Amino acid sequence: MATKDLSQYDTESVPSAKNMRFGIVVAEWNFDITSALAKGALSTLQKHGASEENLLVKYVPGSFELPLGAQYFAEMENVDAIILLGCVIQGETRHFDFICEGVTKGTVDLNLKYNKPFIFGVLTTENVQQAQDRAGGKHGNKGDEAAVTAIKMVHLKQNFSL
Ligand code: DLZ
Repeated sequence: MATKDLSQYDTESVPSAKNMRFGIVVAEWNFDITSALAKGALSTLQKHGASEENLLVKYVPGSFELPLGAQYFAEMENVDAIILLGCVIQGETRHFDFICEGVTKGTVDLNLKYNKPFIFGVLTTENVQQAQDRAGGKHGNKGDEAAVTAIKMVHLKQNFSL
């Protein structure tokens, strides 16, 4: 995957998502940013063959709630991977650190608990500009990157179980 432009990747290296089913959890905090991440993720999944009926989207209040929203997907829907989309912007207090720690640790734990890809599509930035730059701006869209990662991880798992 690209490190400078989140939307730049080798298209040929991405497997078909035709028969894959995805859950996408979107945080409502900084919604102008997270809705742009969701738009990127959805269009990238469709670009690689996922059908609209296999793309399930749910919303949670903030990034801190993303892991639980993702766990609901794992327990209540038949999905191959879950993408967590959020945007945490540094404020004046340590809240930023606690939210980032919670969502990061929560996501890692879910991957291992369910043996399923839970993709970390959370922007953690110092300011709004940095977030906009990574939500369809000059550094691409982290939603695109998260979608490609999800497809690749589902494919990887499918190859193991062949
Ligand atoms: C409270 C809070 C703050 C200050 N900042 C953000 C943020 O930048 N991004 C985000 O996604 N959520 C934020 N939240 C909300 C928390 O994620 C969470 O929803 C609340 O602490 C309630 O659990």
